[in-house]
Amino acid sequence: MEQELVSLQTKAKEQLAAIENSSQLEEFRIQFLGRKGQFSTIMKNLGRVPKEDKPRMGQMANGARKEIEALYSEKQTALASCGKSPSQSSDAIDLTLPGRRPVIGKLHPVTQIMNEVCSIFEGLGFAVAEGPDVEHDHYNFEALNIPAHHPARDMHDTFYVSDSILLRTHTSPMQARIMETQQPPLRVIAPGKVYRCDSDITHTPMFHQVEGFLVDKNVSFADLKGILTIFTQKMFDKDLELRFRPSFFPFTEPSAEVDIACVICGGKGCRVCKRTGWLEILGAGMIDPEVFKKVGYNPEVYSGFAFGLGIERIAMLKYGIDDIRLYYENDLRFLSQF
Ligand code: 2NM
Repeated sequence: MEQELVSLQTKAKEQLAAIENSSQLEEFRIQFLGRKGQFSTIMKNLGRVPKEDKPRMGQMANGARKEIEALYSEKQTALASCGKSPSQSSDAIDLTLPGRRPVIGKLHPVTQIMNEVCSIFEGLGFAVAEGPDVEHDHYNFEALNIPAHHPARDMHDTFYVSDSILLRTHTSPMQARIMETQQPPLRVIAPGKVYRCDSDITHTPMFHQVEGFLVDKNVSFADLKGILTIFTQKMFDKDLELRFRPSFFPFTEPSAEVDIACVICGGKGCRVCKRTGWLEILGAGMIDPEVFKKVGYNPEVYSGFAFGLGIERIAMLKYGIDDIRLYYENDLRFLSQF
């Protein structure tokens, strides 16, 4: 009996040392420590031992079983934590699998173009000023020479919060605020969100604008042309031809809409430029003397130019996108291309 116990203990230790995965370990448990295992059998056989030897043999058998149980649970912990190779153990970490790439976020294309436009104008000496999206009627319209009953105030275009508070329809209210509080010379751009009650493939109710202005003595239309030429060259990375078409804005006189030679077909005529060879990219003009009078500048002393451009429109032209709504559907397959 004593011999049997010693050899069982040795055999158990040897087998346990050779175990490499949890299913082998479970087999071991059943074979040695289970209800019908070899240690249980030995315990049952204690009945056959002479009476005077029983206590000593009992103690020995218990001690041997305890030792094997301790080694068993040590092995169990070892297998669970360090993990053998996956072919050997199903619950181990497979170190041979390829790693998972972290998803790297990027800026929204509209934000990218916004940053690009701002840094081009900053390079030309313009300061950047941001203001409130919720504006007073005075700064959005009155100070910019847009009188009551002007079509731009139409309920169809403007989101009103109350009689005199609204969501700005352009970022030029910021420029009225600046001219009211600072004296020329001034060179400032105002980037930000603007809101108009309009929605189709080229309009969203919220979009982004950058408006800029420059006021000093002896500023002329030639200065405006120079600044805008440099801007379009840098923005579209080529020496593009510009075309100024006469237009009307309440806050500028004279006013112009500015086209660039189509970046898709180079001016030959295509679907994007509707066969005209030209793409409208911004509005501009010489600031109206009426605007200067409202902010307290002397129009006999100062002159200036201003311009406004839509960021989504530039992003559509730059990337040849024909539906503005794609920018706002948050489909990562679309957005991650930029
Ligand atoms: C445009 C077109 C023409 C403009 C005018 C001013 C201000 F406040 F200085 F008078 N800011 N922006 C302006 C002029 C905006 O957007 C198409």
